[in-house]
Amino acid sequence: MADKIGDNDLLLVIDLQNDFCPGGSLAVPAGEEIVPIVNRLAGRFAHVVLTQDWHPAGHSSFASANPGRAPFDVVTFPYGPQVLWPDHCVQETAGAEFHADLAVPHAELIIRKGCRRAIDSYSAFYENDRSTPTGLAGYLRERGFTRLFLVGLALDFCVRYSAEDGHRCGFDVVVIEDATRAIDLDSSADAARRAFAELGIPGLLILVSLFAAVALYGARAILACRGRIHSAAAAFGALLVVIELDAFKGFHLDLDPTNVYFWLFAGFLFRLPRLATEPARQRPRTMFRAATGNIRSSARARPRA
Ligand code: VGL
Ligand code: ZN
Repeated sequence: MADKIGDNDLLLVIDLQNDFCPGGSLAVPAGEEIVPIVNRLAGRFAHVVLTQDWHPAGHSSFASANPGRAPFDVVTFPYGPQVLWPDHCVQETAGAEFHADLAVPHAELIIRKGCRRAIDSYSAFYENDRSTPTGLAGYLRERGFTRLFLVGLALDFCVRYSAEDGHRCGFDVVVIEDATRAIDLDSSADAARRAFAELGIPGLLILVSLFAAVALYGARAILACRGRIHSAAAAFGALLVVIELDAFKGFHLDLDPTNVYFWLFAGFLFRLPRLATEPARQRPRTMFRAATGNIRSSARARPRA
């Protein structure tokens, strides 16, 4: 899991379209926030595929096509339960276009789904009848991709079912959770995370990992220049920062060994006793010197106090 992104890896960007962003007809809260994250991630991948929800006008999944029904009602279709949605991503409308800031010129394929009037399609692989394929699995296999990183909208519908189907089709699937946002109907976001956990699909939190790393190194700088009581306070503070970030925008602290920041935490806790008991002579007196201490002390070879 820690391997570098390579030629067998693919970034699958799910439905990053105007109608799923604020101002759109089926806006996912804060959906547009992931656009710059997805752009940066895409730069790391040689291979990117986009999906596009692409419904004919009057699609059967629209509440407007089901007299007497309202958006978000759940009804029974021949293939099972179906949520009814506001009209969205109608072919050739502005709402169906990709977000204007999405910049992935090297995407090699756009897969359109939900094109059949009678069947909705959340997954990038199979329509909601679970048997009509989009052809994506065949494309990915023929191209030799083995590991798929999923981002996009919405975590609890199209990302979730794409991840599950990708896993069932035999691909290694990773969901980069902080490059997704959820609609969250009746705790569907939690249900998605549970489904990922059951299938062993890692939900990476790249930004949280980054923040945790910053908190860790900040704490190290403080720990290196104060006494033990201060050290304990700083460590506690760093922990609070991470827990706070965890609550921030729905990031969740899932202390699971498949999560990068589990290992960051483990490393932090492992180092804590040593940091707290480091002898005073190794501690620069100020935060500034803590940050630059290594360079200075190696340059001047300061005598031990
Ligand atoms: C989606 C509901 C209806 C999605 C698409 O992209 O998550 N959700 N159509
Ligand atoms: Zn749709």
